[in-house]
Amino acid sequence: MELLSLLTLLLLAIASNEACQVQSSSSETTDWWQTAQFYQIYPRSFKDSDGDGIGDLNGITSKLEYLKDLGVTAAWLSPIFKSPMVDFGYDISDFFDIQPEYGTLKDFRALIKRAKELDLKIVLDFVPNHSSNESEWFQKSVKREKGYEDYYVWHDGKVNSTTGKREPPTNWLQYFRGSAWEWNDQRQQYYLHQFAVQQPDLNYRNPLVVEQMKRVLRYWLNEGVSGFRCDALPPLFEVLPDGDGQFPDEVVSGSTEDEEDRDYLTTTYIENQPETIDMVYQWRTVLDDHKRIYGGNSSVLLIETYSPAWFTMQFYGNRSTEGAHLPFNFNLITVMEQKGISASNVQEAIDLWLKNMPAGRTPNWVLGNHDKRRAASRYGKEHIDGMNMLVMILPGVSVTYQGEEIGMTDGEISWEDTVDPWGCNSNPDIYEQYTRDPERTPFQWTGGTNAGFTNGSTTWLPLAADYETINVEKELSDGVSHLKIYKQLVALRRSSKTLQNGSTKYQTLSEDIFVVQRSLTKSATIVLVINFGSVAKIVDLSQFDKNRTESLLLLIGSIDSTKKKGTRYDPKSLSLDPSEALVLTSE
Ligand code: ISL
Repeated sequence: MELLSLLTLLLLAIASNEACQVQSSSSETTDWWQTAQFYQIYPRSFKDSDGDGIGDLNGITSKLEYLKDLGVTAAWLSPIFKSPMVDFGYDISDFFDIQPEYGTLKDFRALIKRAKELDLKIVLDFVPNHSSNESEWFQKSVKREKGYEDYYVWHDGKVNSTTGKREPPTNWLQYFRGSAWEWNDQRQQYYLHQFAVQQPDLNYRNPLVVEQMKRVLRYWLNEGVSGFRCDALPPLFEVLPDGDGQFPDEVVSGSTEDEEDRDYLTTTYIENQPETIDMVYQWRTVLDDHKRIYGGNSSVLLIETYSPAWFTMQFYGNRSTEGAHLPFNFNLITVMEQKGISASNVQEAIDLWLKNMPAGRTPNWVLGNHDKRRAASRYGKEHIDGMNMLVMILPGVSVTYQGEEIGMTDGEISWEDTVDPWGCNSNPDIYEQYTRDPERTPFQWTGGTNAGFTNGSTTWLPLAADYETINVEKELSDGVSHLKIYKQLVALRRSSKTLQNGSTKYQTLSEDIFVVQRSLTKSATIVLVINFGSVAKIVDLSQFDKNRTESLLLLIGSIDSTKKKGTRYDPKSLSLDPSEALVLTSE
């Protein structure tokens, strides 16, 4: 078994208002990904190089220096492969080729070459659950061509004994509203699609599919990528059918009255099957074998799953088998989506990961992605610096979605302009609840025409309204900005041994105050204090750590903070304005 350990976790405090402590064993060497900052690029919306209003690979290449300047370690790219774009690249028609509106394989190679020159790692999106219905594999499967008969999950359906009519095999619902089964006239069978009709589910009970998808991984590893973000793991496998080939129905969950919404039914038989975990372990072997054969740096697996902890944590691997390097930790998104932002909810989100994570694994902290409302809109603009500080100060890996570093907010997209299939499958009254377009509006480079995203006259989605005040150009020239704060945080993380290897202590000090302290023998202690409330507070940090009596030096303050960088503050009476967040050091 490869040695992965960065941290040996000792979880001491249980009660929510006591300090929680996570200790580290810093003696082992760490691999690049264990202290990395990952930056998600949504290629369609990052930078357009050819004026068609759609972001592309040459656009990304032209902005790699921006990533270098941010200081991040790696970029993971949402899908760039050939696709009819029903789900904007998550419906792939050729897993081995580039989407023409994004560029060519030659452009991709130029991107990788430039990234290597800048010492940036590139991670691709691997979409294993489904292909596009326009893929050659699906076309062949429809025709029952040899070798492709069982590439997808096909079923005769069942005949309704009252009406005598044929019906779908089960009541299963897709993510994007409505039945998960679609009748195919040509093949005279239903196929399963856990996402849109145009995204048929691949059949992982077919060894040919398993092998084909491993080929996909090897192909892009050979092109020099540093790993994969693996898409939509929960629905990879469905339960096995019974002896008569029938699948069980799901039962009504009680969580919504809307019969089209996936949440209307449980997902016991269509998500989180044990075979999914094993498949990820197999992919890990593909990556490790590649490194053994060809040498070079480790490449990583990042797993996208919103599953409960008992399932998610298994992706990490077990005592005998290595799994994914990092199953994404979405708790800072999901807990606050349900309960709102507060010090105790932040603590709950952190506990939920650290108290369930197996010993010796690396934690990670995701603030947002292309499926969730933008962090500045979700948490409130006033909290964006505090939340960026949190993911950079907590131990392990941070994951930023493009635009979080400048505090981008959601766009307002009308029903007429809606293009996301989830939104389009609903109706004008409820689409805002489902559409993911608001978090996918073009990146804001400047305050000029089309926010500097394109030289063309249109953009594939309208711009967010605030681009004249929230953009890279302005934030680089302003004395204080979200962007400058973000850059300081990354620089601190990269230079501070304490942040890389130190132990962690965190606590909800009072209703609104949250504190994280990182310590390492013979190194400066780093303390993060956030006021999540709307009234000023005076904090006594010696309540949190009785040794914390010496003055602390301010390293970084949130954008509206009036405190001066480089000034010392008394930890026994530290005043915090509403929403103020501070990073201090014992140095
Ligand atoms: O978006 C979600 C919650 O807001 C999820 O339920 C999401 O549908 C799920 O996590 C899978 O998402 C991924 O696969 C989809 C694609 O549409 C998403 O953009 C992608 O992140 C299908 O490939």
